[in-house]
Parts: sequence; C-alpha cells; structure tokens
Amino acid sequence: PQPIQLSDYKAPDFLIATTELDFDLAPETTRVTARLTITRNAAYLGANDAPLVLMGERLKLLSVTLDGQPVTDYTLTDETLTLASVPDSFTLETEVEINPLGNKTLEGLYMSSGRYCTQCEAEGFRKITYYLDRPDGLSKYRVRIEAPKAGFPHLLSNGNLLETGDLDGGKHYALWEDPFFKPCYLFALVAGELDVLEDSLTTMSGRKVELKIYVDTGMRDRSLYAMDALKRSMLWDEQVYGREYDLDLFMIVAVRDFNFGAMENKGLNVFNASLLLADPTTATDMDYERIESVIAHEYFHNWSGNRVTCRDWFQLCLKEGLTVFRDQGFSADQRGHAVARIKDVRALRARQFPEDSGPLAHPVRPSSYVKIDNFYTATIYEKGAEIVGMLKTFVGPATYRQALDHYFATNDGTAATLEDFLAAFEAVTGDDFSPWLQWYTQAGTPRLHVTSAYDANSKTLTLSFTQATAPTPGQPEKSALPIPIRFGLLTAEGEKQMFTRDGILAAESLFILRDASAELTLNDVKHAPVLSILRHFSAPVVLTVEEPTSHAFARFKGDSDPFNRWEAAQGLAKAIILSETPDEDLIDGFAQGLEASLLDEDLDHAFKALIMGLPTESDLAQSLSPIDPAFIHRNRKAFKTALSLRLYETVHGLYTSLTPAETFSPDADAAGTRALRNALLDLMLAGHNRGAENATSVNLAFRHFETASNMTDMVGGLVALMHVQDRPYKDALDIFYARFKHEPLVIDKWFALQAGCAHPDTLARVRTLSQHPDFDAKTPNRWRALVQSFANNQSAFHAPDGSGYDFLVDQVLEVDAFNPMTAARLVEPLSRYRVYAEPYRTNMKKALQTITLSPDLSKNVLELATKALA
Ligand code: BAL
Ligand code: ZN
Repeated sequence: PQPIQLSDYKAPDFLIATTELDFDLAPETTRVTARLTITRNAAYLGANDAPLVLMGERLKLLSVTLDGQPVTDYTLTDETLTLASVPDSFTLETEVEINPLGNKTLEGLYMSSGRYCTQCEAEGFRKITYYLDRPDGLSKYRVRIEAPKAGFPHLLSNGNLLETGDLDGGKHYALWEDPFFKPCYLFALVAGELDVLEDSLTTMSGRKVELKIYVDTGMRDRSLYAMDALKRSMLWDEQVYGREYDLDLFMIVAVRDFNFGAMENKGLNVFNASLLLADPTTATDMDYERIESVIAHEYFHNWSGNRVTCRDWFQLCLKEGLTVFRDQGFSADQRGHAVARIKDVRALRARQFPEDSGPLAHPVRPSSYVKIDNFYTATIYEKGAEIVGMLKTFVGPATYRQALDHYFATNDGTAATLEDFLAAFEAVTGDDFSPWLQWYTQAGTPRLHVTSAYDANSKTLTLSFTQATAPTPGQPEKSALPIPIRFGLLTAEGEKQMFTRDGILAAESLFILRDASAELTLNDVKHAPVLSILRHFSAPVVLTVEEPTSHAFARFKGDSDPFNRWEAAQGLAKAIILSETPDEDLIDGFAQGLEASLLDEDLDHAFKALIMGLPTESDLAQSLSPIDPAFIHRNRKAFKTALSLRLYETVHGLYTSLTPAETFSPDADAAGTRALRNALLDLMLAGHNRGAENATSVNLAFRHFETASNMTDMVGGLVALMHVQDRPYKDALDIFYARFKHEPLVIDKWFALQAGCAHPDTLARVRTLSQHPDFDAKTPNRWRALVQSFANNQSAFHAPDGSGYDFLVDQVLEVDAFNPMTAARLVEPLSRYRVYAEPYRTNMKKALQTITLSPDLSKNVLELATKALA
C-alpha cells in the first residue's frame, strides 16, 4: 500500500458546512441518509474544478441525489464515491445500508451487547456514510435516530437533544443538534437499553451542565467514582487552564467492546467499560487511578482536541500529547506529584523508550503512514506529553498558562498544526521556538552524558553535558535538541548542598542544553558534591553520569528530589541484577538503603511501595545488549530473593503494622497504604523457599487473599502466591473464578494474571485458557487480557524454542481477519528482534516473516510487520 505523506498535505477541495444524518437502526440493515451542504473550498475557487471524492467503506449505496435530482453518473470503488462534475455549491444526499451486527472491526457503527455504538477516530466515519473523512473538514451536525422503543429506549448523539417522539410500529426517534463545528471523527451515536447516573455541575460562568453516565443495566453504582472524577476534572480544567465546558449536557457511555480505552466524541464520550466501572470488590486501586485519569483525559479533549482539532493526522500529537500532559497534571494534583511523576516515567520507559529505539521508531509528528491507526503510540501520546512538559519547564508555569490561553484563543474552532502550538509560545515570549519543533520531527531518545570536575581549592564545580541520538529508520543524522536539565547537589552523606550559579545562590537550578555539548560552572560548592541531575525527570532522555557507586547510594539515602531518590534505587538495582556475578556488598548496601527508606517516617506509603518496585524485566532489557530474557529473569529473581531474605524481619514487621482500613476509600492515601502492604507481602513471598518461615508466609499470603475486602488486596494476594505456585496459588485462582465468573471485567483480570505469571508452565496454561469457554477473541478486552499480558511477560513469551512467538502469531492472524486495529497492536512485541540474543533473534524474525507471508493481511498488520523486518 502507498504511504500517505505529510508533505502532500493539501486543504480539502470541498467544505461541508452542514451535515444532516438520519439513522434508521436495524441490526443488519441500518439505513443512513446523509444530507450534506457542500461548497468548493474558496481557496481553490476559479482555479480548481476537482471532482468530489467522498470516502466510504463497507457501504451499500442505495441512492444519490444532487440538489434533489437523482445522480447515476458516479464512480464507486471499495473506498470512494466520485462525482466527476459538480457545481461550486450544492446539496448532496446519499442513502446507504450498513450492517452494525456484522461489523467486528469495532470501527464505524457496530453492536456491543445488543447496543449500537460508534467509534469514528481515526477513519471510522467512512464506514457509516460517504464523507470527506479527514480531520480538517469541520461541519455542523444534526442527527435523527429512529429505532424500536423496545430494546432501544435511549437514542444518543452529540450536542443538544432537540426533540423526541413516538412513531408507528413501536418505534421512536430522537433529534440531536451539535452547535459546534466538528470533524467527523468526533461524531458519535449510541442506542440501547442502559442505566443512567445523573448529576449536574455549575460552571465558572454560572451555567448548569447536566452530567449523565450510561452503563449496563444494574451497574449504576459502579459509575459513581467516574462521575466524581468527571466533576473534579471539570473544576480542575477551569481552575488550572481556565477552560469551561461549552454544552448544557455532557454524556458518557460505557461499552464492553471497544478498540480504544475511551473516545472524546463531542458531548458524548464513549468508554471501554474497563475504564469506567469501579467498586471496591471488583476494581483495583490501579483501575480507580486509570479511570480518574482517562475520565479527565477525554473531558480535557473538549478543548485540546475538539474546540481546537488537528489539521491532519500527522498532527495527532497536537491533541494527544497535550491532553496526556493535561491529564498527568490533573492526576499529579489529585495523587501527589512525585508518585505521579515516577509512574508516568515508568510507563514512558516501559512503552516509549523501546519503541523509540526499534524499527518502529517514528517522530512524535511522523512524516508518513499507511494506516494512521498504527500511530496511536506511546511516542505520540507519552513522548508528546513530555515535550509539552519540557516547554512548561522552559518557560515557567505562568508563561505556560499564557501561551495555552493564547493557543486556545487564536485556534478555537479550527484544525491546527504543531507550528500553531509553538507559535503561541512565540507570541507570548517573543522568542524563537523553532528548535523545539525538532522534538516533534526527530525520532529516537537522546542520550545525555554528564561528567564533572570539582576543584576543592576554588570550590568550583564544572559540569560537562553532551547529547547524542542514535540513528532511527529514515533518519540517519540527528540534530542536537534543547534539553531542560533540572539539577541540584548533595553532599557525600546525601544532604542538600547549596551552590552559586551566575552569582545567585541556589539549591536547585535549570540548565538548557542547546548544543551537542556544553559546560556549566558552579561556585561556592563547599563539599565534594554528589550530582542530582535531571530532577523530576525534566527531559525524556537516557541519562548517564560518570560517578562512583557511592554517589547513587547518597541519592538513594537522601535526595530531596523524590524522583531522583527513586531513580537512584532503580539504577543500583539495575547494576546489581545485570552483573554477571552477584556483588554481595552492593546487595547489602541496597538492602540497607531500602530498609532505611521503608522505616523513614517522612516518606509516604505510595512512595515506599514504588521504591520497593524493582526495575521490570523489560526495563532491564533496555540496558543489556544483546538481550537475554532468561538471564534477566534469573538474576532479577535471585536479587529479589536475596532482598527478601535480608529484610524479612523488617518487611514482616511493617506488613503486620499496616492493618487494612475498616471501610474502603479509593483516595490516594488509602491506595498508597494498600500498595505498600501488597508490595511488602510480595517481597516476603519472594524468599518463601527459605525453609522455616516458608509455611508462615505462604499462609499469610493465602489469608491476605482470602480475607481481602477489596479487589486490590485480592490481586495482591494472588500475585504474592505466584511465587509459590502449586496448591495455594491454584486454589486461589479457583476461588477467584468461582466468585467472579459473572463479572466480565474481573474475569479479564483472572486471564491476565495467569498470562502474566513468570512460570515455565505459563505458555501451556495460556494455550489452555485460549480454549476456555469464557475466552472470546472478538472482545478486545478479553483478548488483550490473555494475549497482550502473555506477550508482555518477558520470561514466558521469550521461550528459547520460539513457542511463545508462535502462539502470538496465531492469535494476531486470527484477530486480524476481523479487527485489524486491535491485531496490529500486538506486532510490536516481535519487532525488536535485532537486539535479542540467539536463539530469540532468529525465532522472532521467523515469526514476523510468518506474519508477512500470510494471505489477506490487513494494511495495519502488514505495515508494522514490514517495517519491523525492513
Ligand atoms: N482519541 C482517541 C482516544 C484518546 O486518546 O482519547
Ligand atoms: Zn486522547
């Protein structure tokens, strides 16, 4: 397939001022009538007699009229409807028939659990009707929905409800109008039997907004937390960004079958039920946290995405990177900045760094694509958010707010570009922001290297910074990027140390590295310093510092920047795990450092839980060349066992001192305590083979599981019992299944936990689970629970004989036949074969080749597998 190039962008030949859609819903024969008022784009008037080319896929065209006259002189392909000669201004009416029940792509209009729902981003609208399906085609929508009353009491679309009424034959209708111009990817329709949770909020200008969350019958109470998060998000966006909601009604619908996590359709967000429904017995704290952040994310899109949308899909990060940054800011304010930052960076490293160093590396603003669905990536979302964060760090919070106000004011109601975003920073500062554009156009993670020289006589410290970015596909040469480096100094004991920079006394400072290398001199540095570089992870780079190990221990002990304190522990753990032979002194030192942190009364529970978390196997893989997953797994496990043995008393004591709260609260403090308690249990069990205490700790874990009054602790117990396997683990899994077999979201967890278990039998178990009556590859949540969890399970997936890869290939090909968007997401785990040791490398490559040689591959899977092999 021919890639689409950013350099070929051309404004549309035609504009659609108004879009009227009539839906006559029927599961296999829905009729969609579209009345479009179309004008030739003024930019081309007189100079252009281009044909009208509308996009459409899987549509049965029934009729076309132009200004009321039937048209037969058109050309139809699988993807387009072309009218060769049209006037400059006209009304076009088309009627098509579609089959929502048969639509398993989950794009366009489809049915989920007997309900109609839509997903149009990025290019799903063309599966509903013939249209100019591109984000810069803004139009005003009026939508009439007709359906049987029985089974479909709720008929929802974007905007305001104008009218409802009964029709003959037991049918009824609803008429919706959205007063805001929008691109078709923000169109939504939902129809079906739903429970609704209603609330309201008065906005900053005193307008009352009705809030409605629609869920499966009987699930209303499980949407209370989402409603609470929605109200907090709306107030936060007013207070922090000055953004007010603009319609009188805001609706959210939860559905079980969904390709994305959620979707920001104007006034009618559609959510994957897994990111909306929660109560203590079925949702973990991580679920609550994600619900809060995704509710915020989709709501924030109303300004960053909907009011200001993207000119073309290359600018996807304009809305996604910015909105992720906004939701991260919200979560940090709700749950603590340090803990939130650590979690965000952990996710960035787990998903974006590997992508940025492999064959699928692409700039945050790509320059070409075959299927835009393949670019809803960690690079566009998470690295995109990091760029906004760096801009904020660079200009400071007050100027950042001015720039964002300017951006929203000057681009409201338009489809904008990243240049427009940076222009807002230029407008409020008067500075040139073109160097920052390179963060959007250049792929790859920069490496930042720091050395230092301290002169004890003059008390001066010279810091030397160098940056380099390795080549990525299509970009052999890399430029230096502006890198904001927040830093401070400590003493050898981990105490804060002041310094003078340019005559100003400081405890912390910000340096912007603009070139390939630079030096910075600090004065009045009284003691030989320990560097604390890249505080709060001020730039998405890989940092290396030339320093003795004792310096990392000093930061681990006392860095006042919690991120760098956590980072020091991670770095030390990494060095220990990846060394060929265990260094007992280092392990002792680490155990003492960890013990001191656990006993430190000034640290909160959530932070302690994080600092106990060893680097994941995939994180460790990024520091090993070539990657040997078995080596990593073995050494990590050995280190964890060693820590467990050394710290048993402390860990056990602390665990026992943390009694579970009588009543459940999902707030950050309570969640932090549960996280710590579960992390302590996990560490205790990691050393369960020690003998004497074995039975005690296994019993403890089983009791923890059995007596848990919430899902977080149940899962915590199960995870700890994974160290034991055998009876207690299997019994716990059976109890779990029996208790929750009628709760699909919980049974997803049951599948995911087993697929994520680092045990030699896992592949066999996963194969058996793929035949389980509850397994259904057509439900993305269930499929991902089993298959994605397995592919992320480094030790089980990377079986030396390639059997894990074979399983993945079979699954990807099976799902690709009906849901290419979801299938393609799981090509990535095979893509970085070149950096693996043998026999993994050869087997991963073979698996990719098997994919590319399969007949009838989707463009989605073909694009990624081909790029991976290129
Ligand atoms: N726009 C697709 C889903 C999301 O990022 O909100
Ligand atoms: Zn988004």
